[in-house]
Amino acid sequence: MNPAIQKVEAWDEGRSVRVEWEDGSESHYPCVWLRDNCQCPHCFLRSAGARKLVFEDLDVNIVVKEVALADKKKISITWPDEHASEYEAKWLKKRCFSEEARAEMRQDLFLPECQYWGSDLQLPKMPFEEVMYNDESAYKWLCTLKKVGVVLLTGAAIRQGELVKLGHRIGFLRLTFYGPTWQVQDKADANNVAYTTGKLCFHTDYPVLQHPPGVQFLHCIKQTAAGGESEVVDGFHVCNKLKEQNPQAYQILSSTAVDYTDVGVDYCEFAVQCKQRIIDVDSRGQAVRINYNNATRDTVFDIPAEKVRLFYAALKEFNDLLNSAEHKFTYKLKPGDILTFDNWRVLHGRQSYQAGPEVTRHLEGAYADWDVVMSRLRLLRKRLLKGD
Ligand code: OGA
Ligand code: NM2
Ligand code: ZN
Ligand code: ZN
Repeated sequence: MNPAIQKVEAWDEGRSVRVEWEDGSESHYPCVWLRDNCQCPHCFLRSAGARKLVFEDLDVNIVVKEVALADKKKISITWPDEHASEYEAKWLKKRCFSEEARAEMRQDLFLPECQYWGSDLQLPKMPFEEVMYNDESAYKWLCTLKKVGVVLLTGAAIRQGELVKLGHRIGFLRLTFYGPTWQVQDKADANNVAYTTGKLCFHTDYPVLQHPPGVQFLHCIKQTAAGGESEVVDGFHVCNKLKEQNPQAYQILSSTAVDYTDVGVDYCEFAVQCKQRIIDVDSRGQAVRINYNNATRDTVFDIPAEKVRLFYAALKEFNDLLNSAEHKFTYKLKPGDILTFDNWRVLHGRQSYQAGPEVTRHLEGAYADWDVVMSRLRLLRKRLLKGD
């Protein structure tokens, strides 16, 4: 992409600049934005890629004094106070304000594409070693994790510590009150229902945190003979179904603040409380994060009594849809498997298994934040596209 500029002129009484491209298309740039984003060393700190200009020094009513085409690849602007700015064609093109250009930039930065699935899921699988040592494989892993929401890494060593290595591969893991990584096994006086042999119904982890972990890793170190199967379901897909099938239930779950609680000792002592909507939605009503763990949903419920029954009815509708054969996918982890999934989108569960005198099942778990994972994804993409 190396666009050339045909013509540039002041527009709208100097309040914007019109750029005509060589292919005949045009872009309009508001002057306040152009002045705000002057790339000169006085206004912009190259080494940080950040604005030096303080907002107090920006005239929000600024108009252009002079605009000229430096060459086909650059425009120059003189402002009323004689400050001079230059903008490259390529830089301007990327920042075009048209609907299409903004959609393309959004796509590039956030990879919003979402592939919904049900029981027909073709569980994406990749060798752990490849992801660890090959950049293309790591990139593919993270892209699939973003798009599908779940990827199984296979063939990891059958011992603790592999998730710490995976954490270093992306950057760092998310520390929580359960420690940097945590051991899912039957424990005496368990401080969490996950640390028993009981069934775990579909949940997302840690909705009691204000910012629940975006990504979860579960590394199977030991698997029990009978029971202990994992289940996953595409929460966003189920939300779409619920909205269609029962808009009232969807409305209730996306607006009611549910109390969560978690009190105990692990990495250190904790007494965590939070209010979360079970379905977090964006401005268009599209689900962006599920916050649902039936185990840590508080006995305290801060809503008027007359709204309680309708809330439970709505939650039952959602829970039933999660568990429908059409939606859920079952898989029994084998030692060496690492299930990686989007903890904001995919709900997971586990079948119960037999308790015994010995530990028959052991998973090591860890969390990462989407910020860290997406950062690694962008860096891998940049490195892989170099030479293009
Ligand atoms: C958990 C959990 C799944 C399993 O620890 O939060 O969901 O298979 N564990 O034990
Ligand atoms: N563990 C697995 O929300 C939760 O309590 C999820 C967290 C104990 C770290 C379980
Ligand atoms: Zn400047
Ligand atoms: Zn869990």
